[in-house]
Amino acid sequence: MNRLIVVSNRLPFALDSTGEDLWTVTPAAGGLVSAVEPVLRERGGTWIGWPGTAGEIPKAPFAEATRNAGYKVVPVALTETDRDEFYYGYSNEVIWPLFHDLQNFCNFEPGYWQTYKAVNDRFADAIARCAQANDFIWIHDYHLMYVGQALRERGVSQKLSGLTFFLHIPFPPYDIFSKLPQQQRLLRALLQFDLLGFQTRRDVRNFLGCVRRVMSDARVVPRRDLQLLRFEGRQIRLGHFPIGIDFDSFERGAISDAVTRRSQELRARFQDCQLILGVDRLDYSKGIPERLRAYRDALERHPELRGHVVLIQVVVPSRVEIPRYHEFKQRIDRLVGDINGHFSTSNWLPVQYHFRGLDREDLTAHYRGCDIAFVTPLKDGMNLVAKEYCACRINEDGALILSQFAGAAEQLKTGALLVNPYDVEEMADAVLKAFRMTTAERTARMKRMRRVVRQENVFRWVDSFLKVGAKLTVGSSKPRTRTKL
Ligand code: GDG
Repeated sequence: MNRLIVVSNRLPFALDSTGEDLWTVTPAAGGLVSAVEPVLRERGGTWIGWPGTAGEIPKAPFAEATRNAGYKVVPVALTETDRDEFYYGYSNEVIWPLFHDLQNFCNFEPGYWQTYKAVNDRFADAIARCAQANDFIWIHDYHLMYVGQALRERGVSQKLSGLTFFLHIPFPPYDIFSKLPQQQRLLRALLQFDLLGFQTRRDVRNFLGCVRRVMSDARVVPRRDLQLLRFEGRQIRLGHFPIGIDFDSFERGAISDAVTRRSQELRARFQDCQLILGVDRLDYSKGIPERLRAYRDALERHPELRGHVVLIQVVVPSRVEIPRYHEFKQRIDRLVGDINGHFSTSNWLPVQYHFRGLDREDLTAHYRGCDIAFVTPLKDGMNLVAKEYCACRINEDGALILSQFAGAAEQLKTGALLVNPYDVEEMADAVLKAFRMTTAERTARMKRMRRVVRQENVFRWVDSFLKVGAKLTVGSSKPRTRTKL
């Protein structure tokens, strides 16, 4: 088995300075970490990434934080300018909104691209320092789309057994992608990888559509499953690899005594109510205001729900330094206040709102204790919360209301109540439908979803990606020409 080097912008923890020489280590919340961590822990390897603090990386706290990881951790340092222009800037003010079809949220500041490239070069330097012959390099996500090109420019790619990339977020259709000022440069950079993985068929289709329109010298060779592209004398494979979760670990957690006790305590606090759960990072792509408006509409139009449902909405702080995220939080606060102010009674509060992360045990207890999961992103690469909810329904009940624009909808459509997250009334009606759903129907639907989530778990995701990666030949990595942009 070749050595695996995983590269992502963030490491699975963040170091935060709390005063001179005082540091805290916080586990990172987010889908990429949830998926990749168990894999590296199980098979070992190296993880290269940024520990989340601008400036020099403090040696002792870093060593302490990585001591028991079970794999080697290599940090990449970012300056404050890098953080602002690469991470907050190009990654999160350009690519993130554009790839979630939210082009009006983009800030196409020209200077961001140069810093994006410069930081990607730095990640390539870190890889070049650790990489040995026949290593398998797996780059993750939208922050690092230029790293393949940077590695080819350094000549490192030729000694590797695979230079591969997985995009965790959606890939947009051409009409949206074409707004990107660097569209051609970005596609050319992505075509330097040997294998490109996407979450869904829709993303592969969109990517190929963009390549066809923008890169006249690339040739698409249609295949039934894995697509093939020829570009500059090389072959690039493309496929959809829907990311999964560590099903057994969530199920084991849900069965544990501690979670059983905590979920019983949760239920005891809201007797005679069905509990509806929303769990999201603070992000405008997750559709939280639309969901709250739908919940309000449901209470307004369907009085039978009043006093008999409670929405527990957990919002995990994320990217709060970006002004748009700060305003967004205020919008959520106002909507929650409005619903509670309007509908609450002396013994019923319709929304329980937490603006903080839950620890894993508490999160699992919420999945186990809530009757309905309300997962309505405006667009999402996959959405692991939906899958984790299913894994924790050990009694095989529970209803899932799921956005049709989440990647997870492709796999869970046979059991979930699919909704358009922009359609407030449809979502409100789905709340009523879930509330009234018989136990028999809930069970039949949940069984179907659990089967898929159990089978298509995170280990299978990695295996299927690496299996394709293992078939790549080193020769296919050799560029005929090298292009400097
Ligand atoms: C990106 C893509 C894709 C959330 N709150 C808490 C908590 N979490 C964990 C969940 C879950 C993860 O964070 C969130 O994953 P999602 O998939 O829902 O969303 P993103 O963070 O946007 O992830 C997404 C994913 O990458 C993987 O490819 O599915 O489409 O956007 O695992 O459990 N964990 C804890 N406390 C919380 O309060 N402990």
